[in-house]
Amino acid sequence: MNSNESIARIIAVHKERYALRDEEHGEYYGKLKASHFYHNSRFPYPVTGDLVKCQYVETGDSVITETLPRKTYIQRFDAWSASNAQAIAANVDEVFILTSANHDFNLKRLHRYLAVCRQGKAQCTVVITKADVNPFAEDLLQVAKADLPDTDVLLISAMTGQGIDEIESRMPAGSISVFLGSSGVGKSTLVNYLAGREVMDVNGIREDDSKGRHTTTHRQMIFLDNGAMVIDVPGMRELALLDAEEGLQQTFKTVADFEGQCRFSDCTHENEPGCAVRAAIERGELTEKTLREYKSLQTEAKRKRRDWAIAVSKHRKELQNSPKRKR
Ligand SMILES: Nc1nc2c(ncn2[C@@H]2O[C@H](COP(=O)(O)OP(=O)(O)OP(=O)(O)O)[C@@H](O)[C@H]2O)c(=O)[nH]1
Ligand SMILES: [Mg+2]
Ligand SMILES: [Zn+2]
Repeated sequence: MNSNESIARIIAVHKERYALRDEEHGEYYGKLKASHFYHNSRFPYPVTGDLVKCQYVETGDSVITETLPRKTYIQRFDAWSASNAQAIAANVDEVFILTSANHDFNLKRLHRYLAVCRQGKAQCTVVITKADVNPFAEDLLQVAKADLPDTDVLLISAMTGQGIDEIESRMPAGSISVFLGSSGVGKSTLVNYLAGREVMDVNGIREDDSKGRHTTTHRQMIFLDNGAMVIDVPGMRELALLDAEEGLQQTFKTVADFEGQCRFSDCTHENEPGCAVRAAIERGELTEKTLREYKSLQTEAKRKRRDWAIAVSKHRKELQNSPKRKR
């Protein structure tokens, strides 16, 4: 490595500029080295959580030369992006999927989040927030636990402190966590609680989270005193699946296990002979509703993956044909 070359963590992405941090230099800004990223696409564009190689520049933007291989990578389908994919975070050890103990609570939405995050190889915990606003919050916890037997579900309140030590115990020094969930569920409030100070803006006057106003506007990594890192993410209105088939199989494990026992590998579980899924429904071990949800999400994932592949190849061609940018 050159004397000014360092390995840095991407702590935020602002359009074409990246906020970085490393032990030696603290926090600084960088831009991508065009010849390494734009034309031959040797390296994926960095996202929050990535480790990158970087030539440190004291007096201006440093130069990012390489994205290092990722441990985990969470992305969703995004029709607005040229490649149809939007990165949520990289190298995340633990995803906390937040939902509040009010009308935001929705099992179907949780299934989506779990499928997307598990596809990206991250460990997931579901967190029901704002326990203090709902006297029946404990019932929601039981509903979620029954629905998600393979997932840890916590009930917390940033108002009373309930359950927060459980969250902290899942965020050891050196680990990276991310908080995901709809706008207003209390992601930034929880970050502030853990940090013990106001690192993120929260919407202090909003009483109900149905308004869809987004307080957090970009992904930001925060460093906690114990050495853990957490990424706060703007609330997401919808989480479209992208290449999520494996994540779905893990999330709908019961269906997937029976599916593996069907006589035909391309069984649609409608009326084929030897269908283990239908047999399980008849025995009452699986509901028709769960099967429908699983099938519809699998169809969505397949369709989006196809759209994504088309968009990526179109985008590559456009890049190859575009005049070289000097940087
Ligand atoms: N009663 C109660 N209110 C909470 C709790 N946690 C957060 N809130 C309130 O919920 C509102 C939204 O909180 P935020 O932390 O801004 O939510 P967010 O998930 O970061 O929202 P976006 O940044 O828009 O995605 C604020 O008014 C908080 O004070 C809680 O545990 N109990
Ligand atoms: Mg926020
Ligand atoms: Zn079948």
